[in-house]
Amino acid sequence: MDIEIDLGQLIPADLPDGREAVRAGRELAKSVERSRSMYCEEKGVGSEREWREKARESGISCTTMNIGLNTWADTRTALENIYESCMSRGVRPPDRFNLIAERRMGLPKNMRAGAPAETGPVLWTDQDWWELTHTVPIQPEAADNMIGGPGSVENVLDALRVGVTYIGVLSQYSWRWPYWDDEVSQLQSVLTAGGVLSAFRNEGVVFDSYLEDGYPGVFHDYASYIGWAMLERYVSEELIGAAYSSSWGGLTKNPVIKSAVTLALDAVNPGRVPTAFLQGDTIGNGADFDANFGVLVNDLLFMKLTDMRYRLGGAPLAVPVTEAERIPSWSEIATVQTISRKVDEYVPMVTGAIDWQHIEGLRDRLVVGGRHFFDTALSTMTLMGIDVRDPARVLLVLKRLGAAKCEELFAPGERDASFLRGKRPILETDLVRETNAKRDILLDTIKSHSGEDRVRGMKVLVASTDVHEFAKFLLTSTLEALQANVIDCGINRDPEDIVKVVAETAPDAVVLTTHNGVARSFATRLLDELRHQRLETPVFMGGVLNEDVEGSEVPVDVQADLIRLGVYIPGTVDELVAALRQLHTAER
Ligand code: B12
Repeated sequence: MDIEIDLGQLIPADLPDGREAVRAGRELAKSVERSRSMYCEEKGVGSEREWREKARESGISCTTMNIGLNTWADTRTALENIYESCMSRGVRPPDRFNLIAERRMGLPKNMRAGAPAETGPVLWTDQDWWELTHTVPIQPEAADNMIGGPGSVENVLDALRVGVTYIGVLSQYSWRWPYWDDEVSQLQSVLTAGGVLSAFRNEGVVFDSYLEDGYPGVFHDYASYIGWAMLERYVSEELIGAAYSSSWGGLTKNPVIKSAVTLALDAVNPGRVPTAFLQGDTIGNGADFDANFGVLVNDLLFMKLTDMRYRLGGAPLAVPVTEAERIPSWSEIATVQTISRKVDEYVPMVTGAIDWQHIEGLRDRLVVGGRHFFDTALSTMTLMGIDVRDPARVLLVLKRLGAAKCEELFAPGERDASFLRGKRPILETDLVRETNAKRDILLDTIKSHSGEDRVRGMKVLVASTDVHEFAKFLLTSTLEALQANVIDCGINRDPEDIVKVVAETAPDAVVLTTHNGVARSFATRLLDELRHQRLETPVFMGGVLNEDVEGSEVPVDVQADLIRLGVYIPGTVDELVAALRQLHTAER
């Protein structure tokens, strides 16, 4: 194969051996005294995995919910309310929840209080941790921001002590945390946390990964998802020694494709570790909450059909209808939980009418493609002298290559320059296809206006404050198509990073996309920094413009505050282009 990058150069000469970090984790594990959660007590099992395997064998349908309100106290009350609501309605409560903690949880404990707050709770005390597993008999997963960041070791120890047995999220090792740039120590923390998990493999402890949180979330081909899951499983099970589960599903709308990918992931899971959860569709939802109930039911039905027919033990997750706007309140979660249990009743009526042969055919193609991705990745690394038995080397090479290059180099499709990654996908991913289509419609609309060339040559800096990058892609590719001079400042940027680039490149405008519930505090800090440096560059913002405030369990809209601060909020990309044009015309 003809590869122009020397993968060896992606590894610093002094990178410590990852096996040492894993060994350190196994040592640490000796001091951990695990306890049993309320849920495991109730079910009479030692771990969630043990129950999930039993449930799978007996045909019991399990469910998951995501939860993470403003504070732990709000989240705890929400758990109590959801549990009570289920009991009073005669609905079996969810089996498990993913704690959607905020990003500060990924930092080492001593840095959390000083870091910027986003949406979601932080577990500050031992008591908070204890309550995680001992408030209601619903089993928690220590999910977002627990493993992946530089605070992974502290989190894994706390989680195991209180009786959590599925802990994630391996794919988040590719994230950058605010004000943290030491990739090597971050990676070591992840591997040591993995080492701790490996010590409890025989006791049912599992290393979970929600694939879309990492590179698969921006892959163009579902076959690459399968290959990536194989790579993560190889690192987790063979190199670290921890049982691995690949959860997935949020960025896929087509239920038939979703079933095929779910089955392909099962086919590359030889130990049949029950998948922590099958995530509900998060992209089919729009601003009309009533319409989103349609999305919910179709998605749930297919996830459950697949889960039950093939005895996957996957615990599907119902997504509240407010998904596109903000994180949900407890009653919105309880509502979709009730609907999810109702859908269970329809599974046996529908299953016989589904064309499973067609779905299995898609599955088989994905598995072949996934194996190609996996084999090519490992053989290319070996060819370039990288020790593929060292988990640190494997993970760092993949991270530094980036999602696009990983796919360009390892994906299975035939060469075809008309596709962005240079290959025709085996099965194109839904969110990429939809975003490309959105961009084409946008360009048609903009080009039909007169004076569309008025942003030509305009220097525009574009950045995302967090991991969300589809809107950034939409912004950069639209502006580039209109021949603006785009400075792509990347994702996960801190205000200071952006101001530094503004000072160096003197753009005509800064365009930010933000989603994590930090719009006001981020803008305040950015504008302060700009002022401090006597820079008067206009700032445009869009995305999810809300923020957590005391007294509200969900984030509140802060658009009026942004306008007061002097930020422009055009609403749509179309309106942004019009505003930039005006600015450019005024400047000339
Ligand atoms: C995809 C997605 C993810 C993916 C991102 C994959 C990737 N690499 O990009 C993954 C799974 C990784 C993810 C992670 C998280 N996510 Co998310 N995610 C979404 C989701 C489902 C879709 C966003 C998207 O890409 N849409 C497609 C793009 C093209 O559209 P868009 O972003 O909506 O932008 C449109 C407009 O807003 C506008 N626009 C956007 N930016 C700008 C800028 C300007 C200037 C203008 C004019 C217009 C504009 O143009 C676009 C076209 O219409 C939304 C829910 C939803 N359905 O919208 C949640 C959502 C944004 N995520 C959310 C959260 C909380 C998170 C996490 C923080 C969760 C956590 N605690 O870990 C993490 C992020 C952690 C981190 N490190 O930053 C919340 C935000 C909640 C809030 N603020 O109230 C949402 C709303 C889900 C929810 N309801 O809880 N997420």
